Amino acid sequence: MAKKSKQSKILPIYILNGPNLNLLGVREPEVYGYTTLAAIEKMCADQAKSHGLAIVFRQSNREGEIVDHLQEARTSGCAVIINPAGYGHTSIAILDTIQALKIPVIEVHLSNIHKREPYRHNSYVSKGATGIIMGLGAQGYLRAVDAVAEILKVSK
Ligand code: CA2
Repeated sequence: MAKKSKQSKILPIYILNGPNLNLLGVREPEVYGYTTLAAIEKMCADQAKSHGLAIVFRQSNREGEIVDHLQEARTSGCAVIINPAGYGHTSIAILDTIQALKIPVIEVHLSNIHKREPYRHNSYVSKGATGIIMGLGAQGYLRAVDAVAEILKVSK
């Protein structure tokens, strides 16, 4: 069952995005596609709504700020969807925060990191994630919203 606030409202899914994802669709579209982060936010909001859920959508280029957003999700969210971007490969601080959460965490990558450079093959975030979706581009975020709805058994 989805986590609720004191007013018995279902808490939102926190969708967190790491460094440089604000450049999606604007720079290097040949690598990450033409869909902007604003478009992904709208798609996620619509998908969540179809499941009776709401989202909080954030992007940060700063590791500590992502930690702050994860801590906020700990008390104010029903689940986390996170594309940690480059920090997935480096940040034990983000992993520590994820491991302190008691809500589902879905890690999303637009690309299949295992088909890319060896330094992208390890993700610390994966070690704390409930599930991982990668290689599906922007669609991966929508499948992550579906997964959260299924895990929390929110009815359509
Ligand atoms: O595939 C993914 O979603 C990644 O998390 C994207 C990260 C990369 O470091 C990870 O290995 C895999 C990079 C996000 C940067 O996005 C940009 C978008 C447009 C222009 C430049 C960077």
